Amino acid sequence: MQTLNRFLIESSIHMPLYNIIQFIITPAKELSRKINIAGLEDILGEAEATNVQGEEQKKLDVYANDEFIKSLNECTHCAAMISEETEVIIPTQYPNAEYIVAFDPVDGSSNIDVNVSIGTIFSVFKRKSTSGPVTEDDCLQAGSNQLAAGYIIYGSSTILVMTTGQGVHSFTLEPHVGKFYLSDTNIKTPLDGNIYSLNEGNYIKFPEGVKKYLKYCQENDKETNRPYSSRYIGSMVADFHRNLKKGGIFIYPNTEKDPNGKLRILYECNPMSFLIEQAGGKASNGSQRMLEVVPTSIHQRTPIFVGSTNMVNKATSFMEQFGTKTS
Ligand code: P6P
Repeated sequence: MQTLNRFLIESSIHMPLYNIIQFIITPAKELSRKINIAGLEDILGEAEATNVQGEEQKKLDVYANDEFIKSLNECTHCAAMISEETEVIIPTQYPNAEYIVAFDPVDGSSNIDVNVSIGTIFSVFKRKSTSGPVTEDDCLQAGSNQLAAGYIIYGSSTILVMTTGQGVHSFTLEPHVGKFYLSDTNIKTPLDGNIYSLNEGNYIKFPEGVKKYLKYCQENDKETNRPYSSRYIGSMVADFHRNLKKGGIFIYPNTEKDPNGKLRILYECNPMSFLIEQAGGKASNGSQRMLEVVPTSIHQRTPIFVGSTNMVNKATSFMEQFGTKTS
């Protein structure tokens, strides 16, 4: 079995990226251990605090955020971090370093209390400026500038899925050894699938184009393998991972409640979009390639349609035809 580090070295990864990845997987291994014994350690339930998004923080959110920040603060190549759980840009002790890491420390954390898979999502890109404290302008870049992206899914096994622009590869954690081993290389997502993932409870608030696409998914048409199956876990990493492997589409559109969508560009949509394109899939905000969107703030949200190319094309054609406006 090939270790993650051996694989990265043999793929001639740029050493600063290799280094940054070490400072991401180290806290992730400890987080995996804690998640696997969540009921036995005091990390379930609410942290009696809210994050910058106004979301109830789970104890696990706070713990994980602290651990990733502590770890990356030691990384000589990381100048600053952006975290879903922290309002401001977090400088490291290396303000002149070249790279910025954006992450969602625990995506889907509300699922931890019911033992459903959750994940960490990360994105690595270079700052625009060459030195001095990282500014918001350094961070507001299109996702096409990412140099590495991935997620760690804490499920029945803990799996790192990542890309540095040379395909998508997965590595499974052997918890007794404490190492990630290569488990799948050059993962390609099917061009077509028959799984659609979105929160149908928001139907009434969806844009007309999403309502029409949803009905399209549910029509009886043997030739196009419809009706599709609805699969929605409520944890983006878990829904994305299943669709990546089996084919499918994940949609979190703008709604009346979330007029810009719910998911954040820098540390959820950009990394997932980089991964899906590297796996032969597609990601859109409903009208534009996701990786071309330039955010105007570090926690900016966006609608997202991500997954099998033919499914994303069909969904965005409905958006084009019937509009992105909610009624
Ligand atoms: P809803 C989890 O809170 C999350 O950020 C994603 O992991 C998930 O896909 C989405 O929100 C679920 O949102 O509104 O359907 O509960």
